[in-house]
Amino acid sequence: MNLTAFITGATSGIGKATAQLFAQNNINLVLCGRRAEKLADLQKELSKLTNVHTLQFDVRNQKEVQKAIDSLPEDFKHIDILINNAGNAHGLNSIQEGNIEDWDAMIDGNVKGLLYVSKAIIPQMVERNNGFILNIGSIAGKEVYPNGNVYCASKFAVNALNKGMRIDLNQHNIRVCAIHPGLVETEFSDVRFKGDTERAKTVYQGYKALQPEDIADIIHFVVTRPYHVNIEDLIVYPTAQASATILNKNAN
Ligand code: NDP
Ligand code: 8X3
Repeated sequence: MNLTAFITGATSGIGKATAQLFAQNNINLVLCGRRAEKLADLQKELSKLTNVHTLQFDVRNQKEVQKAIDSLPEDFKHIDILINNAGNAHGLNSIQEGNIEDWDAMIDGNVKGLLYVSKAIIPQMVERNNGFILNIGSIAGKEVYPNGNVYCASKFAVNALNKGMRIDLNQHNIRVCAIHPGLVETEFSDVRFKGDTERAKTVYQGYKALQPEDIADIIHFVVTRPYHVNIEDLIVYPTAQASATILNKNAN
């Protein structure tokens, strides 16, 4: 029987590339995001390769999350792999100049949203003594950088939750893993800089950033190891990056 993966934040970037790679490998897909049009395009594209169901919801809304997951048709209810990927940074300000709405968006989306989705899916994994939860953290969850404050805090929380899940779900034979990327060229900076695409572009100029396909490739590798193997925590940088703050833009 083919595996089924539930991917949050599938409409763009890392989540979308993961959905595309999983589809090529005959993994059934439940794809989630807020942008209905993007979900419809993905469904059209990937249904040629595998079974696809889409769910439109905002991870920050617990009721919407539960309702969407409860609505899954019988063929998609059995989730083998949960990829907790939805998330974004909003703003890049000092703590004293931070914007409350941005803080709420990051804490509610990156932390509480991940919890709401996990809460709705973990019980079936516990019941079966089988399942894989892969959390997308960030180098921002390992190191704090200037003006990263609340985004970093949200990703430190993901790092802690990843560890907590692994400890608590150990007795249920569930694999839990986090991947912590450095700079990946996605819509991430467009969102962080609120649609200032010129500023967003500069984040990825002067070096070769990671591409979403690089992360998808690693995710696929991690989830396809034999069941007794759990790659529990993985940091991945572009070669030009050495830490959250050290980036060589003059390598070539
Ligand atoms: P993108 O902006 O390209 O993708 C973000 C995805 O998350 C979109 O599909 C978006 O869908 C979804 N999303 C965001 N907020 C919500 C919400 N409230 N409810 C539902 N879905 C939501 O960025 P990335 O692909 O780069 O980001 C994916 C993950 O990777 C994030 O957790 C990010 O923090 C992490 N990451 C990114 C890095 C980078 O440099 N790009 C590095 C390290 C980690 P929609 O708008 O349709 O809802
Ligand atoms: C995204 C990478 O360095 O912009 O999590 O925080 S960074």
